[in-house]
Amino acid sequence: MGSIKRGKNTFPGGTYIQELLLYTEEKLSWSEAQSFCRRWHDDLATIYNWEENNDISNLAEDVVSPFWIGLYHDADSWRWSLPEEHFYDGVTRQFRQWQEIQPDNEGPAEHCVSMMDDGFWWDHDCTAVQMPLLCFHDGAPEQHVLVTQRKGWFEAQSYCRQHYTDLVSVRSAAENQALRHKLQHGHTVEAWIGLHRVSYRWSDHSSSSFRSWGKNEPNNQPNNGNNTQMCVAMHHEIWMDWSCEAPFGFLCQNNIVVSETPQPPKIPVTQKVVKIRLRTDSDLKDPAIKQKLLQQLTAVFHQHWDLAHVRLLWRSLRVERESNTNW
Ligand SMILES: [Ca+2]
Ligand SMILES: [Ca+2]
Repeated sequence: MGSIKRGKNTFPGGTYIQELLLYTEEKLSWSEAQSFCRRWHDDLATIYNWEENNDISNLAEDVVSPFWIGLYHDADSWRWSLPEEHFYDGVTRQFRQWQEIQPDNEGPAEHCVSMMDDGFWWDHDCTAVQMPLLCFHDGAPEQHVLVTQRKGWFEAQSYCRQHYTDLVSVRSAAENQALRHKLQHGHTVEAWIGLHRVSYRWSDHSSSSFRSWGKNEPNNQPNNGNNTQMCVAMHHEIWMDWSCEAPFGFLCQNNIVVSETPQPPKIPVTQKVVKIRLRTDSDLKDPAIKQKLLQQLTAVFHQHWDLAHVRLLWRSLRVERESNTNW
């Protein structure tokens, strides 16, 4: 086993030094290696840059076979471009309408999804493939917008976010059907929808985007005819995707905290909604009058009850919009 210590990294709570430990005697599958590293250290290693990659390559100079690092392909990481939770109230993020044998990641970087005019979905390469797009326009009478200009998926996403709300999320069979009709009426065979995936992730959930793929990697080529390649191993300075079951050495990491940023003490905050009925000839919809009333009420809290930390805000009661009632 060899190990190296890396320079200081910062994280929201302070600064740490990353220590990397290379195990070459034991041969484990990727998930066994992950369990081992999590048991005895922090996790399988994340690699952040070329310098670090070179240091590891030097450390492993005499190692003849590849060894596991923390990167893996998360086949189940499909997500919608439109993130806000409230758009999925009463519907679902999980609705799928894949064409038979899709997604097949044939490319093998098919991380973006289209709908064909038969309503079924395909995974495609996000940049190599260009096609029309379906945008979502929140609040518009017609929420689905078909844009017939051909674009790559990321370009399509930017376009929809700039001109409308986002690429469309398909949240039910009914919505899928409506979008299918939209394509048919627009004489469009296929268009991007908002589903895509991140594909590669680090075991420790780090967001490092550094990659050192070998030529033609990742290629998802089954090396023994049965498994797809979902895990990443390093050999000299290059990375390759491999069947996760392959028995390899592995690189663990310890994150040694060297200083912690002191956190300001937290003051507990509670919120209460209080309903009050006001009888007045003044127009309570007038912001100036509302502001003045608020000041007077606040003064009462502060002077009479010694509650100087209390902050008051109006919340309008919509159902009684017609009356002069506020609460
Ligand atoms: Ca495909
Ligand atoms: Ca490969």
